[in-house]
Amino acid sequence: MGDRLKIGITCYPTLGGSGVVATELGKILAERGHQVHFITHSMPFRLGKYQKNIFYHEVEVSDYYVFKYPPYDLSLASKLAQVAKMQELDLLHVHYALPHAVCALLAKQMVGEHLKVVTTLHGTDITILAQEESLNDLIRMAINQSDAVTAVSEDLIKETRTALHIERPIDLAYNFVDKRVYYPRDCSMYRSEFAAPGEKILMHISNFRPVKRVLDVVDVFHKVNKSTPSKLIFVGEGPELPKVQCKVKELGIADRVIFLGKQNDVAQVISMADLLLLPSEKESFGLVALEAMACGVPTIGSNAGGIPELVRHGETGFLAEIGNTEAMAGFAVKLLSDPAMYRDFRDACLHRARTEFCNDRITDDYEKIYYRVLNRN
Ligand code: GMT
Repeated sequence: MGDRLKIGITCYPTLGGSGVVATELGKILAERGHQVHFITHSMPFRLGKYQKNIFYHEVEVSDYYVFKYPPYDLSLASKLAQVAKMQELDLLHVHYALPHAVCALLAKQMVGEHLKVVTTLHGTDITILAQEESLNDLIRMAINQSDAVTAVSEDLIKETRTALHIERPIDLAYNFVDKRVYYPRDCSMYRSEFAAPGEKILMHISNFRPVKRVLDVVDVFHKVNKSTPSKLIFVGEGPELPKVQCKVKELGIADRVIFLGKQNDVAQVISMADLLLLPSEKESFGLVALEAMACGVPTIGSNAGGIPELVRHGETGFLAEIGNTEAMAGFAVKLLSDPAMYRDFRDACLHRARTEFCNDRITDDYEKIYYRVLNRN
């Protein structure tokens, strides 16, 4: 093990997979003896109970009356610099190029060259924001001037290179789950609340944004349900939820669809499922498919973005073209009606999650990147 480092972490503390991965990484780094300082606008929701070596610094935004828009980015940059100086941080690890990497680079200018900046790209900063001409140069600058850049899939690296004409090295660091938290939980008690014996449970977990194609989830389930006694459980909330509720009523399947709303204990909830449905339009990684995989639950989904790097078609799940709900439903029925095949998929899921995407391995990768930028190889 190398020197113990002092690391600042900035992420969207309340946002989906990137916030989860950033927080979990910080917790594991702290367990390894590094000092970890979260610098965010609110407490990261997965931080949990007090843990040695973890510090939290809240960014306060000035509401000075001449500001039409409160300048969060400037407050963050200044807080990053302040914490970096006060705590003598070695590096800032920021999740999302915009605005976090830009703020970290500003902080570096205030603190000095010795403060290194590691930027992790999660997806929408490239796949959506980089399409906006007005932000293009800023994102490119943030990526080019970071001391190291990582991305959560090969697909995202490729997209970053083409969308922004980036040539610098980008490290691949897949997302991970903590194997002490994500494992098949005993859920027979909860399962019987939703499904009769012999009924299968299909599940979708997301923030219900258009990119998740939640109406496809309903379509797939409707088709599966014609031949396979089953229930569909939705977990999460978001803008497309009302449309889903309307469609479920229209199709007359309201008695077979359950809306659980937001849930914190994803490992427990996901363990109830026989299949996860993830038919997204765009997904640079798809953390929820990994959470399911680690609990032994195969995914049926689209082959968008980085999903095929995570879900092995015909091994840990099945993937079809975006929008091809017919094929997805066919795959689901095939897997659910063949117990031997299902057992193989489940074993393959557990093995793949534990070997390829486990916390120890990916945290080692991040540590190596930190030591490299600090020249402490
Ligand atoms: O924009 C989002 O979808 C949320 C975002 C996030 O911050 O969680 O998701 C992106 O990052 C996740 C963590 O790396 C990935 O698992 C998601 O695939 C990615 N979302 C998209 O690419 C649409």
